[in-house]
Amino acid sequence: MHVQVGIIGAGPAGLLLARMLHLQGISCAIIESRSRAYAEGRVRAGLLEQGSVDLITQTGMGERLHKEALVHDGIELIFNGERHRIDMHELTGRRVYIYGQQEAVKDMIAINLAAGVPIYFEAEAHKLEGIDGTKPTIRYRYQGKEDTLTCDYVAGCDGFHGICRDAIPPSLFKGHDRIYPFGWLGIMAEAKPTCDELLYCRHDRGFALFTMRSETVSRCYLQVPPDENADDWSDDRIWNEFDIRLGRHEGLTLSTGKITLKGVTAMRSYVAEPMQYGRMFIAGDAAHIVPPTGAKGMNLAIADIYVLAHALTAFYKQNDGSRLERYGETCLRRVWRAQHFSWWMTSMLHIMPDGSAFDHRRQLAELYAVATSRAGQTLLAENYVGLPFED
Ligand code: FAS
Ligand code: PHB
Repeated sequence: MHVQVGIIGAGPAGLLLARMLHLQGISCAIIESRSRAYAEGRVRAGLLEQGSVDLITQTGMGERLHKEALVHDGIELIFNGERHRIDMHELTGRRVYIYGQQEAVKDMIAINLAAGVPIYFEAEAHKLEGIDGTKPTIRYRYQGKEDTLTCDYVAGCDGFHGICRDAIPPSLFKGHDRIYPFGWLGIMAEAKPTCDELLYCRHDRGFALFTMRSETVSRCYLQVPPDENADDWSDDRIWNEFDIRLGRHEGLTLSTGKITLKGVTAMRSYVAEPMQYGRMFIAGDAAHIVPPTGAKGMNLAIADIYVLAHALTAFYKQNDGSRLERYGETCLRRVWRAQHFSWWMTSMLHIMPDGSAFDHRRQLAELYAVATSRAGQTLLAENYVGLPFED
């Protein structure tokens, strides 16, 4: 089979790219190693920047999102027993949307399939050939048989553990890595959210985040040691720790309920350079990982695709390959801004295991500097709601 763009991975990056190319009449197909049910059931991100929602809406995939997403104007920072609200809408004119990643993926799969875009589930891509030539080939295993997809371009949207990043010759490749000395114990619970906006808590015992998936489902995270075992945490122990880290505040009481999911996620910052080689381009988690404190994971994947889809369209429509040439350079400007913001939020709100009393007092002073100055609030808000797309 031959298509203009062969896409590996049916996550937010691959699915949005397929939709944007289809709307431009550019042929593409997606090779996805997991089943449809697995891809649609994978619990990950939950916060969408205004720009991500606008792009999903422009591509005709936002109907259910606009019906079901929770729209937020602000967040709260809680530290030193105090609550500090950051009114992002007042500061930037932009909002954020709470909508589970798996819900967005469900919408994107259904709309792509309905439009006739081929998605091969349970098809494992295992080899790329000719990406430094003019007719790349993707070799994949599907229904027990070897198969190939030839294309003009390969889009590596195969996540952090995919095959595409490794196709960039080591002599040209540089990976920038930062592993954090803690992880997140994340839970999903049948509990009304503790607050109708997200609460980011810095407590001497560690970070805590109170977010949600709906008005009846809470999603909450606790800072834990990196090798923590979620099974060592009983529901009572979990709620007790959230209660301590939330602290006592007028009109704010911890809302608890049946915990339906719990797991520990490692915290890492990673950037791959370059983000392209020959006729292959990597996007999303295949190229970069951020600690989720800044809620940038899925949004960065969407921002990469904004650049890649426009660059491929310019090539096929105007025979202008210049945007493709500078694809990586364009994306990396935003990627490093988001890396800084995610590192900053993580460093400001988490307790470093080897932190000294000086570090803790300085950290609190930084939080006051951000929370009590309009300039500080604006810097956080601008990055949190998402920087404008560029291409
Ligand atoms: P994805 O990883 O979503 O998709 C890649 C796809 O490629 C997958 O479907 C995979 O099965 C497929 N694939 C891989 N190798 C393949 C091969 N060889 N052949 C065919 N297909 C292949 N972000 C937040 O902002 N907040 C969060 O709370 C949050 N939680 C997260 C929790 C976890 C456990 C993880 C891993 C990430 C989390 N993220 C979070 C970040 C997350 O949202 C990612 O940024 C987002 O999924 C990136 O989307 P994609 O780049 O499309 O990659
Ligand atoms: C989530 O809802 O999963 C979420 C929201 C904000 C974050 C991280 C995770 O910073």
